[in-house]
Amino acid sequence: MSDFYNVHSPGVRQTVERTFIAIKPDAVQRGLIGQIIQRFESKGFKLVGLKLMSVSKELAEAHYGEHKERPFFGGLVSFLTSSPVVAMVWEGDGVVASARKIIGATNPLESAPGTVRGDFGVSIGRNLIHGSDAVETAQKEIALWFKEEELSAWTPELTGWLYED
Ligand code: IDP
Ligand code: MG
Repeated sequence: MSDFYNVHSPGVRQTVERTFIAIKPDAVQRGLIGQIIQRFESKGFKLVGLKLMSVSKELAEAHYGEHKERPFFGGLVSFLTSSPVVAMVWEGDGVVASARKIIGATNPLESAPGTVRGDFGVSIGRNLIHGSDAVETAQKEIALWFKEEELSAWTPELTGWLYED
């Protein structure tokens, strides 16, 4: 595991895996922010960064840079910049892969019931939420969307009830 940050307090568990999650404009407009956040919170992941923000064209293009040759790229960028987004960083063991499971398959019609996309979506171009696809991608996306000082390294009091050590 890589060194994202250091918690210097002795005896405090050091978890370093983090993922970037964005609640997209469709979910914000539809009033689903609370229900989506609740799924990550109830699971036991730790929120370390959170902001409601308007996304610039430059940020949207950088975030989805890997898709710039795809036919849907223009529509995707205008969608992401059309209305505010909730940008978040969540932390916990295995959070990157687990968050992808909570989110569900890219096409909501194929996402399992119980996932965010499976429960709330019907269209691939309005699939409600983004989650990093790998630990390395997460590191790049967190650096793209957040300044270091916007992230809080804190230890929830219930950590001992979620992890063995
Ligand atoms: P992911 O969000 O599940 O990682 P990606 O394949 O990385 O899926 O695609 C990024 C985003 O691009 C999707 O979440 C979706 O919003 C959009 N997208 C992907 N494929 C299509 C498509 O065929 N039509 C319209 N939008 C698409
Ligand atoms: Mg992706």
